[in-house]
Amino acid sequence: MSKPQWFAESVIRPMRVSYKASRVLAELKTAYQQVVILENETFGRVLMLDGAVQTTTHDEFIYHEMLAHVPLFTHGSARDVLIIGGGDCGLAEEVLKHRTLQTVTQVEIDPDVVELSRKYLSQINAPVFSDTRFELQYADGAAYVKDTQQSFDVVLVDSTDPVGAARTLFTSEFYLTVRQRLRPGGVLVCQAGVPFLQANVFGSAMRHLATAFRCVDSYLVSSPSYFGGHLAFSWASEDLKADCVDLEALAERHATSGILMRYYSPEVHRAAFVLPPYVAQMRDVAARP
Ligand code: AG3
Repeated sequence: MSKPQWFAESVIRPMRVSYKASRVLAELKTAYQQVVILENETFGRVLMLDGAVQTTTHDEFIYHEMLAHVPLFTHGSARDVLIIGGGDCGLAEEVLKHRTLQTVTQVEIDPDVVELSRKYLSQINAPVFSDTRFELQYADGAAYVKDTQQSFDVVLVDSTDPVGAARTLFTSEFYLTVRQRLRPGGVLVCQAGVPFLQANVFGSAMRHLATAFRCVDSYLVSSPSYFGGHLAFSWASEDLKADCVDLEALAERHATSGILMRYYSPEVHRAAFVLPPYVAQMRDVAARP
């Protein structure tokens, strides 16, 4: 028996979390980043980009359901969705479960991530590749938003943390260009890091969003493969407040959709916006006018 291989994630310098690989499915340096897909007894298949876990087949439902359904059920009548990033295509799979959507456009920078994910993570993304509503483009997300004339109801940023290519997706300039592409009642939701470990990532995302949008908020999920406590999503809209739909209406939209979910529920949706004071404080300091 050969020695087991361990892969370390290091989101912040003073710590590492290691995953034992029972198999290494892919290891590739692409034009943009280092991609690893491994198999782990507890998490299933694990996708790492530049040494940071992006998704695992066993717990992806937590992040993807909450990034997709919270804005979509709050909006209530979205037709066109834009996903920036999301190369593993697990988010697109979740979004496309909304049968009422007409188009889902995804703009991902790295074709290798999509190809490897299509090959090895089909468990979380297979349906998207035959869905005629799905259009995938390979481009820089920030440049795409700047250049396109299209409008969207919901924009979702499913990015890595702000290192490398994803850096521009955390700037005020990017948020301002997204605002111009949103229809009335439209909303932007982005992954905003793990507040406990990445106070700067979360704080600066909230601060920059507040310079571009009138309604800015944040909600949390607890996802085992994002080490360090809750992971935050940021919410930004000109006119759609995060809490504008009450529990009863959410429950009705949820029931009507017929989508089966394992983390999302209307109650979890509402509760996710209740921030522990240490996170609320970070949001308020950052988002203060
Ligand atoms: N992208 C968000 C990963 C966040 C990792 N950051 C962290 N652990 N601090 C996930 C892509 C899933 N489609």
